Amino acid sequence: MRVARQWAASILLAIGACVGYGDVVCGQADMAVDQTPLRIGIRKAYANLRLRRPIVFTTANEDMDRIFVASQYGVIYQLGSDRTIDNAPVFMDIEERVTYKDYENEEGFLGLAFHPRFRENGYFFVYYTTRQEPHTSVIARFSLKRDDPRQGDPDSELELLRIRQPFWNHNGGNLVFGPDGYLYISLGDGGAANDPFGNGQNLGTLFGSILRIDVDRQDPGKNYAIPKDNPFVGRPGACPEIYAYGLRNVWGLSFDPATGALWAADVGQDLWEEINLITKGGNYGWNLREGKHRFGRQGSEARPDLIDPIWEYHHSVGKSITGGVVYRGKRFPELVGCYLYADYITGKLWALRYDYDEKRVVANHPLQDTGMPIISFGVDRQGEVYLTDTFGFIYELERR
Ligand SMILES: [Ca+2]
Ligand SMILES: [Ca+2]
Repeated sequence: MRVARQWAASILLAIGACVGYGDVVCGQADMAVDQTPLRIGIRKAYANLRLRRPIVFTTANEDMDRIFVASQYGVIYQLGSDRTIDNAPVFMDIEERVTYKDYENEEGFLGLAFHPRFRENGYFFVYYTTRQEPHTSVIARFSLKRDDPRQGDPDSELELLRIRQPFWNHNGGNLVFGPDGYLYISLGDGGAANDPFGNGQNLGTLFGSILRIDVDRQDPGKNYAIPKDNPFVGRPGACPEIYAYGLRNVWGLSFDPATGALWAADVGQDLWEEINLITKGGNYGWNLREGKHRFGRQGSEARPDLIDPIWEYHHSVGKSITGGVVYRGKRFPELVGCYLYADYITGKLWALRYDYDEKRVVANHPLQDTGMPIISFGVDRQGEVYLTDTFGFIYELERR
């Protein structure tokens, strides 16, 4: 969904790229990286359930044991423990205010995150493209129905941010709460190709960045507050919401619950897909660099102030990264501490291990070649990992 092409056409292009780069199997020259395949793949978690573009899989801090799955069309479903269901109860339906079109398939309902104190306040946050104006992203808070805590209330919307996008693609759209209780939001560079307005390197626009906002307080004129220690607070001309920048289109933003590290996959344009560890105030290079490489004639060689990804892969391997999560579950001890990610175009799946002391990737294990157009990863309350695809299925991991 993050490349401006139809699925079938992308496969053909991917095959073409493979022919041209047949001898390049990986972007990394470091032979110390363990690339032993692991016999782990995916299977349908709900064999009879098919949803329209399930794009978020998440849970809430609450007493009920349920999983929330959001459709890109604007419906949030709630799933219980019954794996045999063939349809899912609706938690909240705002489809009539969400724009989604297959020919502009990076818009729609893209993000959902439950407040860390959802148990007390019933708040949850969504990111969607509104039907009210063209190419316009809305980040809003909703609450539960007063008379029914099993239902979100469509009439409870409180808008936090409204962002007019120059183009339909590269909207980012991930919402996650950090261990600090702040809401983190991924925003793409605005779209088109090459970042034509230079948004990635411009701190004066929200595009091309990860935002951090405080949803528990309100600054004058806003329905949220700026955390006082945000890195660009007080810098003239800079948007104080920005936490990190120089990003093209982060798809897959997640905190490792064990270390607190913030992981972000950034979708590449011409040649390289990347995985980044996000630090406060960091500049991740776009559009001066793509992966660990100079991008374009105006681009830059490596520079201390442009943070390269910890991992990249070439378009001969895959063409659109779907970022995942650090595995902290129980069923697969060999994956504990590994960052799971996939490629949307080729369906490849990997487990990457990073050594925080040595500050380098020590393993990138190929898992199953799923062949599926994986669009997102999620975690259940036990820490087990799920994937979703554009065919409408939810997958879990299995040994093969
Ligand atoms: Ca856009
Ligand atoms: Ca980068």
